[in-house]
Amino acid sequence: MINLNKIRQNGKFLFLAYDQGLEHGPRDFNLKNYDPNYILDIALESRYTGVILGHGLAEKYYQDFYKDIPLIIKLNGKTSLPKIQPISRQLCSVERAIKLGASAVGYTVYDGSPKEPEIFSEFGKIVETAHDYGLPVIAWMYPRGDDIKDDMATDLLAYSARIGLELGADVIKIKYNRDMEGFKWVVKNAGRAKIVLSGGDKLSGKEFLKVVQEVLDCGGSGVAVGRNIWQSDKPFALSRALRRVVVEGKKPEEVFDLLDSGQK
Ligand code: FBP
Repeated sequence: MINLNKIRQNGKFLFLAYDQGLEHGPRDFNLKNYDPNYILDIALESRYTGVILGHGLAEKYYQDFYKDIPLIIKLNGKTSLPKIQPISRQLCSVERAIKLGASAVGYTVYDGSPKEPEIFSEFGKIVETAHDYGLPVIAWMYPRGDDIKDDMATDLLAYSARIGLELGADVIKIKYNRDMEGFKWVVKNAGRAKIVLSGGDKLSGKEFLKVVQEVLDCGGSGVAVGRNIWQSDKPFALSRALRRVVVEGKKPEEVFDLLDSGQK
């Protein structure tokens, strides 16, 4: 069994995702959060249990003083520019990720895509190599493509979670549709793989913490979120509150006051 303890605390995962510069481009950014150093400072201060970067950013920004934050290298990626069938090819090897200091690797699987056979095969090789090195693998399980009518349907999310388990993922990053009863079934289908919330568009701080709590109540093991944090006016304060909920087991209402604390 792969040891996940390097990337979790109290059994919970608190990941800050920052691969959006490639996936979405600068439309997600403002004059603060375009800077990878700003994101790494947030991750460091609130002791995220992992920061998710592509190899390009990791090489230039993951300096020694950030090394307390475990690094998760996102091995594949794509832009939103071409209108092609969903596929995101591997851009960095597992070995290169290890040289860059990775404690885990990540990969987006578009189940349901016409390109599914290629995606599964590429992901399978990554799981094999990463596990040979003892490295956990995090799968972004995103059903996508013309055959997918509703990518947030509970049955489909459960199927995606199961595919992640079947393909060897240790942690499954998946979107949440606010159907709590249904999401418990999603978590069950992930078996011994752990489910973490994939963020989505920015909500208010309070609403976001409530969503996080719902996922935890369904049996989820944490979060892997980006825009909800670093698009916030006070990402440091929100991160402190988020840590209390995810890692320390506080209820959102107990930490709402933290959202207004501090300047940033
Ligand atoms: P957010 O928390 O900002 O939604 O990020 C989660 C994430 O999975 C990123 O890791 C990735 O860049 C992005 O969403 C992909 O989003 P999509 O393919 O849905 O546009």
